[in-house]
Amino acid sequence: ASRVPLVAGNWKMNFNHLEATYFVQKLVWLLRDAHFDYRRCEIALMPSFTSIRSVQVLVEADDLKIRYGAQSVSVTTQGAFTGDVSADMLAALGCTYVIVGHSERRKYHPEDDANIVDQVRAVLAAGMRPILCVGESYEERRQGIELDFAVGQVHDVTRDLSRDQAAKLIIAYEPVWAIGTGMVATPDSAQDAARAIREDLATTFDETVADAVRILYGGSVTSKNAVELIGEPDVDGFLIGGAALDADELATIARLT
Ligand code: G2H
Repeated sequence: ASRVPLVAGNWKMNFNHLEATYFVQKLVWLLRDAHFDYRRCEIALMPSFTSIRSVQVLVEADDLKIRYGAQSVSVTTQGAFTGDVSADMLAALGCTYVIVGHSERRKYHPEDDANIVDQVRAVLAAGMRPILCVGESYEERRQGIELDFAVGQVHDVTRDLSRDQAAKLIIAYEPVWAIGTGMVATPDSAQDAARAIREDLATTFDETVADAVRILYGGSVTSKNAVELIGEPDVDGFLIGGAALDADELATIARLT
């Protein structure tokens, strides 16, 4: 496929702005040393809100090729919403991506399907791209309904989007049982889920949209399992948590992707 793979580091609630600065400097140095080709594979970092500005300053000062974004966003544009951050604020910081509907957000915050659709819309309206996270829990997998479940979560969002909006999505298939557990999905099951999601996009929209959307795998990705996973035709990169906290590890995964 013509899709450029994306390796996205989801830092979750790790790294203050000084640690973030240090990490980016180290990562860029490692990639430079390895003659990394940013046109072959895109790299993005998702820091905490408090660290995004520091990453932006570095990226702009040194004209770095890495992209960055946020881990969540408010569904409203402005006003009396204490503690929230708007999509326009993130766009003003040069964010390219915003993670939407990560399972940790679905679990610890009241982010239901309606809220997730509104986040996707807010991100798109501000000119950024949502990384929509979906994936079954252990219980759905045990029942053998994991594909329907993940496709259903995607469909709950895409049915409210236009074709042009859907083409801008990035989807991360992250089985909940694989998140931070060290239990990675097999390449076959990551491929099956990515394939099912892509087929649903083709049915809801058309082949052009289905071909354009990058589908990432997430859940205990490391430099040890990345090669096999990226070998699958419908896996277009990774959303990485734990391994993205180690610059050597992230640089290695990017080189292997
Ligand atoms: C899944 C993933 C990043 P980890 O949450 O989104 O985290 O790689 O630590 O499983």
